[in-house]
Amino acid sequence: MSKPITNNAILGMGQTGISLARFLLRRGEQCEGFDAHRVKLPDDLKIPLHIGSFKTEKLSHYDRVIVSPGILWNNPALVKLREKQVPVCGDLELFFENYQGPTIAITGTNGKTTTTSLVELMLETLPGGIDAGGNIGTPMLDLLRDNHQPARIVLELSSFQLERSRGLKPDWAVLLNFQSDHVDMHLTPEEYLAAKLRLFEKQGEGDTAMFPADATWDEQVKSLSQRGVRTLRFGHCDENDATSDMLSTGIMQTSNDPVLFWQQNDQRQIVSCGQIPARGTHQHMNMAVAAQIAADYGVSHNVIRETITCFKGLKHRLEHIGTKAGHDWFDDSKATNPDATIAALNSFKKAVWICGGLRKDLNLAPLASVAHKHVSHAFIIGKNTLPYAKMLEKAEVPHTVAGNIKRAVSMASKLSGNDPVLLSPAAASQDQFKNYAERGEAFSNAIESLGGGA
Ligand code: UMA
Repeated sequence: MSKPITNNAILGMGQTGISLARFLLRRGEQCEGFDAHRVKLPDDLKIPLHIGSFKTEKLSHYDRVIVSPGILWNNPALVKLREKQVPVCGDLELFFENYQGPTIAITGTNGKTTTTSLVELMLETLPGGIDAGGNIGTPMLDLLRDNHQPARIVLELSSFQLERSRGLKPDWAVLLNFQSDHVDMHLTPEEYLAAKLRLFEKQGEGDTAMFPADATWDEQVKSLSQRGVRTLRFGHCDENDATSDMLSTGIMQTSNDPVLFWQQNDQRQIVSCGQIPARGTHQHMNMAVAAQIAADYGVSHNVIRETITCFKGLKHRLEHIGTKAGHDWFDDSKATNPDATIAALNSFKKAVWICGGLRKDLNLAPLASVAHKHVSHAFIIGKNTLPYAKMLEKAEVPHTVAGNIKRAVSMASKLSGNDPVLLSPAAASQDQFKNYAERGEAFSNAIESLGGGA
């Protein structure tokens, strides 16, 4: 029998670490916090705090080491601890040890937060409602406060949360998309894929797994079906396309408008995409996935339809800021990789595009043909503008190096014509901002400070 865990080391005392400490103390376990930086704990949280780099020798004295998602799983101290068979995990592991109710889990490179929010909106109409947590912002163990056992939970899961947990077994799990060139700084492409697929590893009879329709996932789907997992696919199709039958949900091109569809009560439910206020096929696809989840959990099709036709999208995700200086302005600051930006550009006939920032190692080449088709002029921001300028040159798109967002907005406002202006950087923000939200706010403030009315 394994030894009972009484003394835990918590690595990283941000949101996850604080939530973990409170959870463990409530259960009567001891814990100590570790952080590389001089952090301040909330006044009511009285635990020993160790500041500095993580040392295997010191950490190996604890029964269990629980690691925040932002800390490299391949940190040398953590690798050594695992070699020494010290239990090392993340908060997701503790979540599944302590919650046995219905759990919906959502992962993917893009669209996780929007899909999770939509599921929450739709399922909160059910008796007992739903609680949402994980990468979306509320640490998942906070959902189990005061021995509360929620009626059902939806979790947004990042690959960092997935890679450090073994025991997860969601009832309903979806992989929205997977872009291997968006390998986060922590992970190799192989580790990134393995982390995402961990979501389905323990699923069995009675559980549901949903994957995109493309053939990449066929083997995975086959092996899950063989284990008794109900497998569903989603994607784009044409009304006359025979393969549309294999899709439970998605976007269908008809002779008129495209429609969003899902399966409910043995019928195909549809909403015309023209009725959906949120912009962009990628957002409509997130809605389709959420609709299928809601239908499976018994939400009425009227509620699903109403949510889809009222939801305007989340902040910094193709958000319409307003009309100023003769242009409509759109904030898509959350688009930190080329795939997210391609989806945004495709939702405009022509747009003025503000791009650039911290590129990491992203491959910008796929942006060129989309930019060629949809961009009338581009303004580049960020500390290293060269890779974006090279891509735009190749795409034969007129462009100007603006350097910062204020200048980009001012220059864009003076362009003739009335093409909408889209901030969709295809880059992280940390070269000039704290995060994507701060970049989006700076964009709105710059628009606000432009002279002239709407
Ligand atoms: N720290 C170290 N050593 C390190 C790195 C960090 O000691 O090498 C310390 C920092 O000093 C800090 C603490 O760890 O005190 C921060 O921990 P963390 O980075 O894991 O952040 P949390 O505050 O715990 O927030 C995390 C998620 N952050 C990350 O995955 C980076 C939040 O996702 C999530 O909402 C929260 O848990 C609750 O579940 C944010 C995010 O940016 C939104 N996620 C990434 C994304 O969406 O792209 C994956």
